[in-house]
Amino acid sequence: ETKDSFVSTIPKVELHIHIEGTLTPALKWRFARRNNMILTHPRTGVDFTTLEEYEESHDPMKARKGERMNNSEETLSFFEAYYGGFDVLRTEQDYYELAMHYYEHAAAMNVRYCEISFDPQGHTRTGTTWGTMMAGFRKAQGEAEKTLNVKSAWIMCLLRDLSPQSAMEHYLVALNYRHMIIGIGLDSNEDGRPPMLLEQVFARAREDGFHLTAHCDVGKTYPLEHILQVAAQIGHTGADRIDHGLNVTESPELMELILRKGIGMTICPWSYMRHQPMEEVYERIRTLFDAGIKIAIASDDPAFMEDTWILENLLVAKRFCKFTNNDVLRLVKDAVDVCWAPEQVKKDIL
Ligand code: ES4
Ligand code: ZN
Repeated sequence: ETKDSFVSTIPKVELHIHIEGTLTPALKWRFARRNNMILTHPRTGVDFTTLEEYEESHDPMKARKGERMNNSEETLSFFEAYYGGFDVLRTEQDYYELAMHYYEHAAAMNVRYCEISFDPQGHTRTGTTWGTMMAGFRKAQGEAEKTLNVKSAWIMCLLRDLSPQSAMEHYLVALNYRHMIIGIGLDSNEDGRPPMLLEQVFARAREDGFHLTAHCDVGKTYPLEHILQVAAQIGHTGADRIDHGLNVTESPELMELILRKGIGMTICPWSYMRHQPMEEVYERIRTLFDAGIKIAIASDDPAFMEDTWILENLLVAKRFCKFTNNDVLRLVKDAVDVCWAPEQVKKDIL
């Protein structure tokens, strides 16, 4: 599976990656030490004394499979593990190293352009300022473009489980970073949180010229109404892209709408395999592809999914959807099509 030189060498764009989802236990351990912090288990309050111990708690899947943590109270949910990690990010240098760590992986996989999501509300609530966070990201972004040949832009994601007021407050600060931020996204826990709850911000962002995207159906199946809101309603007329949303295959009408509007879908196979039968996942990806919908294969949260990056996601999609090299080429072209880079940048990718 790793010896597929076509998939390895083809130039790529990555449109769905959470920078916080690249925070590996080893990185967290390094930042924690540097910031004189002791890492403790969020449930039990017990201090971690070794990196190995910490690694085991970090990956909820790994923990569940392991015998020691099996079904125990100590097993963290994805969101507990994910947001728990934000704490160790304190300085501009931390944000810079976090982003460089991703850019280096991206360069090694021949990613030439990426749109990287970040969750500012998760950082301001741990006491980090926008200035610290964005200075680190900015420095890494410039360096990646210059020395690694990876261009990029940022997607500011709103946490849908926080208030519309918090979303608007953060949006207004994001306006100071328009030179970096290309789009507004929506992520975090979808339980009881339809996208239209944040319509005021999406409408404003659309008027201000940002691109829009939103997560649907992560981890479980939510009402198709959420996808309809993303495709047709948020930001007045609907978003440019949908992140995930695999259960759209249950509605021919919605699929038709997405196809007709040219809405791109970012699809991250490794994110679904833990929640859904494999065959169902690949059948659905194939259905979208065969319908002509533009899908961009991406990685979501590599550090929380057994270290699977865009390359591994493309490889597993190719294998189980039985994509040919030509199909993979179409996947990459479609991803370029639905990315938000300037036309000249798009032209130079393939
Ligand atoms: C996320 Cl809903 C969701 N799924 C995966 N990763 C995430 N990061 C923030 N929200
Ligand atoms: Zn995501």
